[in-house]
Amino acid sequence: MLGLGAASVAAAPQLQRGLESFLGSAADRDPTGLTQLLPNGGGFRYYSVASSVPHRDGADYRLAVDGLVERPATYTLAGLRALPQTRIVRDVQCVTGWRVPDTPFEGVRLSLLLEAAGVRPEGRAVRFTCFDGTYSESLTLPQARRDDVLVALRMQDKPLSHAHGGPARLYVAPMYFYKSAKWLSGITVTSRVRPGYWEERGYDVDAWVGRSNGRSDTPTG
Ligand SMILES: Nc1nc2c(c(=O)[nH]1)N[C@H]1C(S)=C(S)[C@@H](COP(=O)(O)O)O[C@H]1N2
Ligand SMILES: [Mo]
Repeated sequence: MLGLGAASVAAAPQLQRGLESFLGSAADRDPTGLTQLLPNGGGFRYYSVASSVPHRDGADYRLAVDGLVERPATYTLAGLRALPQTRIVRDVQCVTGWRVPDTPFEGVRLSLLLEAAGVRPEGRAVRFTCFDGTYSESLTLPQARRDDVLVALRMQDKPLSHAHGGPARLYVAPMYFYKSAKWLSGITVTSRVRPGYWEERGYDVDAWVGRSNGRSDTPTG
């Protein structure tokens, strides 16, 4: 049912251990697998490394942009919605094997927020933090400036639900979905890459679909 493709990760024992404890906790939250049959499931699995995550909306959501920047900023949801929006349609690909074809994401290009903040010359990477209090992610500065990397406010042409990381998540289209940190609350420019939650547990930091984590999924879109 989980379709793990254990063989594909057998060469990476550390990764496999991470996946096992990870899937163990996911299974605890969904012992019957029923959520996958719900109409809005659409092939997605719900993943959270935190056991509960607060709800935030237009009233209390904030996104901080700080670190090695000239102009630190804090955005409200309305502030993010007022910026130019970009829509991207690609396949979502999780490193454990499941894929959701042709999934629209829409939001603000990360490059635009970095440009507005003014990255200082020492800035080389970006660290992402989340209001679940646990998850984190990272990108190099060139990766973060790609035009297919968004702070997404919408998915499948609807506002991002809480389960999918709403009101705002990172969306890194060319990489495995673990890079797309849900419940995004902080964007910090750093002097070097600080590996994120799953990367400290064995996943590749450079998570290009089809070219990392020992997988060979066909990138599409
Ligand atoms: N904050 C947070 N972001 C996260 C995760 C998580 O556990 N916490 N899991 C990652 C992984 S491994 C995947 S596959 C996707 C799952 O997104 P979904 O729950 O919207 O399907 O979110 C990624 N972002
Ligand atoms: Mo994942």
